[in-house]
Amino acid sequence: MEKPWSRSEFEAKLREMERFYHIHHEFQQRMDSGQLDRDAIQGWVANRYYYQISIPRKDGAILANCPDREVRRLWIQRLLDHDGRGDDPGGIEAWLRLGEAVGLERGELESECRVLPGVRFAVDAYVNFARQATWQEAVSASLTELFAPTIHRRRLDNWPKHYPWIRPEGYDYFRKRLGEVRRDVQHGLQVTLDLFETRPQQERALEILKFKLDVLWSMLDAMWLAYVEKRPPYSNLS
Ligand code: AHQ
Repeated sequence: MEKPWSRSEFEAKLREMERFYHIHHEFQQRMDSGQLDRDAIQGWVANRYYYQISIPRKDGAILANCPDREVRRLWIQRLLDHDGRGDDPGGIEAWLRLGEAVGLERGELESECRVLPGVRFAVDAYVNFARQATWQEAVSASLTELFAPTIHRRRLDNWPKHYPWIRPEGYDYFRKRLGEVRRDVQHGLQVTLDLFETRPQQERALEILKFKLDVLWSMLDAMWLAYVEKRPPYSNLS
């Protein structure tokens, strides 16, 4: 069997996967350069709402599968970041406010009426993976967030100049996430580098990261068809 990569080589291999991150998807590139219309921005917010409400369920699945109290004590913070706690209304509430800031009613997000089939399938695949995989594998799937700070920063930098019609209080989600993602990644990376020790385990971690990158990419593929090509499912039928 091939010998395992060193810790720093393994981390470098994980970080090299950035090339597949959805920041490079044409939908995201059009968003960053101001080429999306109001319908596409509203569609993205309404579809990503389904992703956001699914994250605590995904993290709950990891907690349920994890016997290690030290890991659970840290991991539960992700669930609270989204659901809120005490007087912190949480990330899902912030996403609903993002919905209002782009001109949608809260109910339009909560009803999931705009969620595209392809988005739902991709998100559900992620949640079901976390339920069925080992907790260590589900932890490693969250490492796409190694690449997330740039994408949140891009929105904060680009949206005000390209989409002046969006009310700025909607940006709170991206600011909030920037503050949380570094802590999240620190923990997820430590678990992955510590527990994926053999070369086959390390290769498996890269496969899992690619699966999660596919989840994010596929979500934007569905949104491209619907909101850029204006060809949502069944639109060709009379
Ligand atoms: O807002 C995002 C978020 O809360 C999470 C949780 C994390 C996970 O557990 O997989 N991944 C994630 C991501 C969020 N935002 C995405 C974006 O493009 O705004 C990026 C996404 C990720 O990189 O996995």
